Amino acid sequence: MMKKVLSIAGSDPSSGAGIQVDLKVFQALGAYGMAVPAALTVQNSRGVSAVEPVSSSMLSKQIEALLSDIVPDAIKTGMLLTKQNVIAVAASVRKYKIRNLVIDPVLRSSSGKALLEPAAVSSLKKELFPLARIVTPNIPEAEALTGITIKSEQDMDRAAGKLLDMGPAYVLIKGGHLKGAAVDTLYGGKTVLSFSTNRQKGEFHGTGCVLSAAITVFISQGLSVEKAVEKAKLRVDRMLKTARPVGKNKNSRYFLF
Ligand code: PXL
Repeated sequence: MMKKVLSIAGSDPSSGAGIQVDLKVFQALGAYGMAVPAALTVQNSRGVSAVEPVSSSMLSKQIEALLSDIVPDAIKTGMLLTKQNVIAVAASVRKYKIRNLVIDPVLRSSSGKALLEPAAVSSLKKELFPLARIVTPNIPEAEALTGITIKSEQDMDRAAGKLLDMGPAYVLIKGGHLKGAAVDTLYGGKTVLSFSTNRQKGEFHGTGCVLSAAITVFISQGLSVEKAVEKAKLRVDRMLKTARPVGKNKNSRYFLF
């Protein structure tokens, strides 16, 4: 049977990020995808101009309706926007004893809009992180979540230690925002694993969503976190090569699949 995976995240109507791209990734990788919106964004290739949460009661009811009926093999979370939504997701994950939880700790859009309210950050760390198999911050997210400024590999190691102390089994810090080679580093296993890839020039829309969605599918298939991250990285690096602008912002490349 095809594996079933669920994304709980924000809506990006331009469909390069959020629940829309998650569903495309799930489909492309052969999983049965489901999606619960936790927030809406007004967005195009030029950026996010407004956000609004789905109420935590509607969010809970959507998740409850699914989990009481169709048991997913893995769940990923992305943009949750409010503290109430973070708490609602954590409650459902606990109630249904979801083991394969991938948390993409989305804090801001590339254009700078807050996709998680500042008041929700401590709940994300305290309520949701302990339930995760893997958390996948980029450098600015790892900095904001730990208070550590990351300029070197040693800074990254320290930040990862602090994030692991919050309870997830693994942390993948995505080094794309650092100078030099683009190296993503996976902490939490027996050894620290670094995945380096040739840096692709320019801006891409939804890279974090695509990577965490791919990791979610591979974890749903029963692969180890190490193997799931390795396979997802290879896949996303290939997809970056064919990314193109789809709107009027010629600097923002979207994944085409
Ligand atoms: O890539 C972060 C992200 C996640 N989810 C949604 C978004 C964005 C970026 O804009 O809109 C819904």
